[in-house]
Amino acid sequence: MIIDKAEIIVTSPDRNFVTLRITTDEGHVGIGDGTLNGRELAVVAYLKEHVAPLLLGKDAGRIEDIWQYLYRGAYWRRGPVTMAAIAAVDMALWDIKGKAAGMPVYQLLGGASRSGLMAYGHASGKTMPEIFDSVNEHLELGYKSMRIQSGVPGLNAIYGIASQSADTGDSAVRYDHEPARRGALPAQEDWDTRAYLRHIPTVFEAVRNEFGPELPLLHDGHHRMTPIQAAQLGKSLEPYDLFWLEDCTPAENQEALRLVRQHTTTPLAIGEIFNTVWDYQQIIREQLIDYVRSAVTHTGGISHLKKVLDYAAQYQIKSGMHGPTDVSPVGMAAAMHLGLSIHNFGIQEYMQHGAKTNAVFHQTYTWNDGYLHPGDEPGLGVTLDVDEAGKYPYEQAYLPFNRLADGTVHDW
Ligand code: EZ4
Ligand code: CO
Repeated sequence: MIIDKAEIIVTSPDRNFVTLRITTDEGHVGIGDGTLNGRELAVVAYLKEHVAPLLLGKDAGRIEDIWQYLYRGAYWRRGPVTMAAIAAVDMALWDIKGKAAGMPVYQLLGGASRSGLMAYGHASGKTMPEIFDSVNEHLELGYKSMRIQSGVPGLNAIYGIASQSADTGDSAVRYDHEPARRGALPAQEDWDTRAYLRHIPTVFEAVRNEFGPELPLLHDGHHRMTPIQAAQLGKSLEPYDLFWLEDCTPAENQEALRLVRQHTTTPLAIGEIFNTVWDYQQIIREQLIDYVRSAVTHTGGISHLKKVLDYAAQYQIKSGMHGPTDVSPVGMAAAMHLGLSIHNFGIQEYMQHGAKTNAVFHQTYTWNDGYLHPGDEPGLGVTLDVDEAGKYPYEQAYLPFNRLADGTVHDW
């Protein structure tokens, strides 16, 4: 199984995706996701110029050795670009190993620890009636748990609120709050943490009153709060029994979470922008979080995220893998194989991709009655239709950013 081709395919069906396709001399083909939203071409260059040439002639079966060679051999370690590129290689090699063995990847990881993966969706709205409509729509789509993001009075555009309802039935429209086509410059949004802290508890009170105590509810603070503000919010949300509060502080300062923990029993989820086990070292060891948010795509692939989650398991911390539409169907499939096999699975985020994306990436994973399953095709179970991908060339697109009322740039 000698690698004789490593190609990078960029396509933008509903948004940009970066895919690495590895071919062996025996004709096995594996694909991996290296999409880094808003900085896609940095990973493309890293893969094309610095990784693909190193892969040629290597034994595709030596996944761990190739991982260590790319990580340690670069000298410059960690970081989102490097770890997304290594993730793409790692996923493609697991895909090949599964195909060569005639087994789905989850079997190679130890087999299924459960029959399906509970997944949460994204309900959102500017106002309470819009939020209720969105929750109902997600219940109809089969979701058994969901994240709630709300508009804040006085703020025009903020994170996580879809700007159109999904009347067309296409998920690309439902989840257009971080779309692929924003033009050449990032959109500016507003922020005011005090207004947010006053408003959010009233939203969760209303949702609990309307939908009852059972529905697991999640919320994403998107790195906006200081530790004491996060403590305040966690405390004020305790009556509404959240499944988790996500990214309450910008957690590259890991010890900030100690203060939050001292004040609230609301479970915490962190890590969608983390890349390695080192970003989690203190918050796992001190049990400062409850869920690990990393995506396979942004954390060095299946091999590395499994190590992070095995470490987390020693502290009763579970997985809550990131699954926005900017993780491609290949990255989503990798998450599902890992989530099905590990013991400490918690929940999987699942924003469904749009019709164009689904026509480019043919999937065998399934969504039934609130549960995902990676399917039983050998490998990851996703194939890339290169002709279809070729119809959608790369388009420059940025994530939005935030300014406070006085013009200060704030965490987005
Ligand atoms: O903003 O994936 O929990 N989900 C999130 C996402 C992220 C995007 C960034 O590319 O916070 O919506
Ligand atoms: Co998030």
